Amino acid sequence: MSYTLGDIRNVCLLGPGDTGKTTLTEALLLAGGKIEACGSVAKGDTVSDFTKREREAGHSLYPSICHLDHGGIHVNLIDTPGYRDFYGRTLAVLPAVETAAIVINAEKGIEQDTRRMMKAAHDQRLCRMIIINKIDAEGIDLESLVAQIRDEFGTGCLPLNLPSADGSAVVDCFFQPEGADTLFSDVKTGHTQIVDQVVEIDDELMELYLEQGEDLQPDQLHEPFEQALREEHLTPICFVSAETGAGTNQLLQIFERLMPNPAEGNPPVFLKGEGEDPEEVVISPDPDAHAIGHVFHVEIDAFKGKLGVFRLHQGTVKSGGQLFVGDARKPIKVNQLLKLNGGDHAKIDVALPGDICAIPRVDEVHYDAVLHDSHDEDHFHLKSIDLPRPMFGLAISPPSDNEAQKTSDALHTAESEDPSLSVEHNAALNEVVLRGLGEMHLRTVLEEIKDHYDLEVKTAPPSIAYREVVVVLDFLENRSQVHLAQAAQHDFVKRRVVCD
Ligand SMILES: Nc1nc2c(ncn2[C@@H]2O[C@H](COP(=O)(O)OP(=O)(O)OP(=O)(O)O)[C@@H](O)[C@H]2O)c(=O)[nH]1
Ligand SMILES: [Mg+2]
Repeated sequence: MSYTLGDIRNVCLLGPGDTGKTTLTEALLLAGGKIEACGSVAKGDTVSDFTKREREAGHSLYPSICHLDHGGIHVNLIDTPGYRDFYGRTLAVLPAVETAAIVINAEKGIEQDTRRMMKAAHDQRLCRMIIINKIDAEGIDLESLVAQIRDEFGTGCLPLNLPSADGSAVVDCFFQPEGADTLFSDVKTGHTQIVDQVVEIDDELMELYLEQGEDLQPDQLHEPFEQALREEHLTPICFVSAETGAGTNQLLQIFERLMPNPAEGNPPVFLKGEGEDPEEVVISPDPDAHAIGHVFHVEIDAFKGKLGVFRLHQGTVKSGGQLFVGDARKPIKVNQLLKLNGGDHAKIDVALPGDICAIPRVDEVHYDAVLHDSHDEDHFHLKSIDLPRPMFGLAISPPSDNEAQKTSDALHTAESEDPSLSVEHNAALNEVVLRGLGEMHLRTVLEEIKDHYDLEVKTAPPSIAYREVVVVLDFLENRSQVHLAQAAQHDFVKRRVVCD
């Protein structure tokens, strides 16, 4: 399908592990006609968990970029891992989308990581929506979950649809002011609540609606609806069962008619220059302007090598063209442009501003690289996002002396591809320490190194460096210090051992 900027919707699914993001991606791809049958996480045949490691693990380890065309729109849907060890990879996708859909498991309700994801999306100024999944589960109380969501995240969180009376389907509240019986509340109340919330953003509409009692149609509400999303005045809540497919068609309709296109969201902030005071630059999804893309994810493909997955924020990129990576003087050739759907790749000729694509076989590409087609944008970079710091470390040594260089190359390549991985060399101990977000994170990275380089590195707990520093302190002068020192049976402190 050919599409224009206004048809693109970039949505990422965020949320704790097991909320059903991968299963929901599958259900949406089915509802959008991209696949003919749903795979399952248990069977290891979903589109988005396509790597051997994910299929073995039974959960997502990497962000997965999928897409579908539905009702005239092109949805780039990014499934992200929910486990904390992979939060760096998950948060790295935020600058690529306008909409963060935070998925809540109806059985578990709001979890600690739901809050973390709501905050991360807020910090990135994304339009947020909440998807309550697993509405088919037994013994759940959806009415009180909605009350808790509104209590915790504000009264601007309002359902756009409601579960049907028997819980097996989902009933729209926004597009139709009246509809079938619902499990709690009713369509009319749901409709009024949403319209009331949206018109608050626009004085003229408010007057039409409240003082003249005019019925407002969804199309009249489009602009204020987008503004309400951008300003976090409204956070829509939607219900689905990824397992049964209930609510997935309604969700696609919501993406189509209500969620922002690339010109309607809050754009990410780009900065020009380094140091203390870089200048903020305004970029726009103008197809004729210089091209500016941001690499938010790097994949290694057995046949296509390194794939730099990027969001094009401005300008147009053509297959066969040239791009600069960061402030490199020499351009790289765009031999191919790809659209990804999990592990499937389709070639395209042109990437439009706002779209998400990948370029294969480019060694220079790394996470956070800015791709551009003019030296005017040499020193542009994306304002840093708040990523978790890699704290968990393992000392790494090569399997044999003659594989030392290969090990070093593999570690540094892994570091350039993963936003929350660092390689440190402790010269005093002559030790290389790989740091990540947890044991599972580092294990996954080492397995990737084994797969890609046929290299089984040795690991050990990092050594602790002790340093003894003599610190001569002044004699204690005032009475309270003397008193304190006497209590500790010292009249002055001679030395202190500092360990780091
Ligand atoms: N009953 C029910 N189970 C579901 C539903 N959606 C997903 N599941 C199950 O929940 C489990 C987790 O689903 P996933 O799709 O892997 O969850 P995830 O959010 O992608 O998990 P991570 O990749 O770890 O972040 C699987 O066993 C799914 O079959 C649903 O709507 N109803
Ligand atoms: Mg998953």
